[in-house]
Amino acid sequence: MSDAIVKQIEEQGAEVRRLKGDKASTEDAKTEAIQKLLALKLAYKEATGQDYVAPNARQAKPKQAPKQQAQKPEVRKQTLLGVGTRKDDNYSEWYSEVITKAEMIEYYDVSGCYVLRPWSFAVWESIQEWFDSRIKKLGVKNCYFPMFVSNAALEREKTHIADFAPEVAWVTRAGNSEMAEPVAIRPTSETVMYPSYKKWVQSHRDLPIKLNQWCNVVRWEFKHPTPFLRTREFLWQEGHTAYANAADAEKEVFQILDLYAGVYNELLAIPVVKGRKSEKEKFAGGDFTTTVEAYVACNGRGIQGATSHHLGQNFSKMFEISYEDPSREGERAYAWQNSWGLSTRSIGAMIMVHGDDKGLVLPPRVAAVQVIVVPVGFKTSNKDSLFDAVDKVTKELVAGGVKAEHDLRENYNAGWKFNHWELKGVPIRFEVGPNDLAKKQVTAVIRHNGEKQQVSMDGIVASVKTLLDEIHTQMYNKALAQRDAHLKTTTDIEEFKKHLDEKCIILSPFCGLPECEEKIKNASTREDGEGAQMGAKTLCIPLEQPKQALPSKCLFPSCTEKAKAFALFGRSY
Ligand code: 86X
Repeated sequence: MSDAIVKQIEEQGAEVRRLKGDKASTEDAKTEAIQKLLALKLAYKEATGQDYVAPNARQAKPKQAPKQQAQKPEVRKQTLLGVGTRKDDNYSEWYSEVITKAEMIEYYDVSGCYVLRPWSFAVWESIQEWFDSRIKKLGVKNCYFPMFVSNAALEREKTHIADFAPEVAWVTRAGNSEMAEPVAIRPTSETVMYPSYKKWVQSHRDLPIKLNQWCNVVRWEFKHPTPFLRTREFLWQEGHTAYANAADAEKEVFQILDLYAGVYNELLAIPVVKGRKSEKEKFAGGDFTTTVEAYVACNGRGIQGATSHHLGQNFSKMFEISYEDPSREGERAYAWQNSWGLSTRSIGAMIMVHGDDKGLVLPPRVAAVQVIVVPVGFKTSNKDSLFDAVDKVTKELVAGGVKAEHDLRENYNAGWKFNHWELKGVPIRFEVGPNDLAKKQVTAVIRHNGEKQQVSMDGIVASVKTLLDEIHTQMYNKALAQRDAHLKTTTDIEEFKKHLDEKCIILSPFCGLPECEEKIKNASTREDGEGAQMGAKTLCIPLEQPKQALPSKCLFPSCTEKAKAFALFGRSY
């Protein structure tokens, strides 16, 4: 994989040099070529965890990394247990190690596709349960549409298909025979669902329609894939609703956005900023896009958590989802539509935000196992009574609704088990030894901060539930403090660039124009060999604006438009 990227980098590098030497080439063409080169270098970094260094620069400049690595005890990497790479040293290698060693992901022989093992799928099930029960309270019903799209249906959405066409995967053959009419695999289901919506809407009494499906989608991207964060097939929910009037539809956009914020805050313990996408970043098929944006400290990038779109009447006009307008005889009224989606990318954000040098750190509300109970010192004392106590406390926790398990394996020692369950990110470890038994207590060790405390066997279910909630809040607050330490406000483009290079996200006054956003992106692109960096884009225009007064000038120095709002900028996924 990285060999292929190297080849592309070299070709693109030659193209950049050619354009730079060509007096006839425009600034735009040069910038575009440089952006492309940077994207490739970034893909290289993601794949290898290292900056791309041109062959002729390699001997000249000895890299720092090996020096650092030499200080690290290499033995750790050799042992099967534990993460051999520190998150701060190389987050991309750290990530790969964590997701495989914690048994979240199994690699697969189709590029960009991964096995979701029970340990990660359980997180998805917790998200499903939480979100599903809440959309049902809003009157949304689940359904299932086919995964295949006919060419005819796909082409109904003429306006954006051109942008997305390169990513659409097609089934062109059955067995050995070419199909007369190849079918596409859904990249999203607007074109799959809306022909049915047209049939179902005859009168205003057929509205609203509020449907959701939990399914897979396929987008055959060529950027370097990353488990959860960028995969060719992923799981998501997609909600598609249609209303008779705009106000009802618009209200729902924000109700769903609040639920998305809830998934991040209440389940994944990740703070998010709710906002609108800029003109440049919104879904072009809709009227406006809202989003929840999270922050990943280890690489300073923003990450879009989920989106809720108001589609206006764009799709209803394309797909003729309409009824005879009761107020204007003979005229058709078109439905007002929304669509909204949250995917398994959220699990990637969770791993990136909370994971540490010991491995995964699971927020308690999505952990498949919340408490792991481990007997200690059973080689030297009465094993049976110890094992009985472990079993009893585990059963009591399970009966009380806590996801608890014990680890009674005798072929592993306690130290091995501690490492194992820490790597897997279980929020609480209960150690039960002869001493604890005598005092009718257990020793609890908290995964995210390593703290130890004694917990009495009396009322243990209630104590654990309180503890799990405390852990959730502490994890959230830690992530919030980390985010806020990297959230800057500036009106000055030079300061903006400095903050960006210090892994910050930045609030700045912005005029909202796509051309200006493009200029800010270009101005903040770095191509100085040392760590090529993509430019910043707007993550969103926060719904809740900073308290301070909005300056009248837009961030970009030569922009003559008035600032419309503070926008949140950052490098992003
Ligand atoms: C945009 C819009 C929307 C429902 C969501 O964001 C949430 C759930 N859909 C999705 N989008 C595309 O329309 C699209 C279309 C094709 Cl053909 C494609 F290959 C990729 C796409 N990616 C995003």
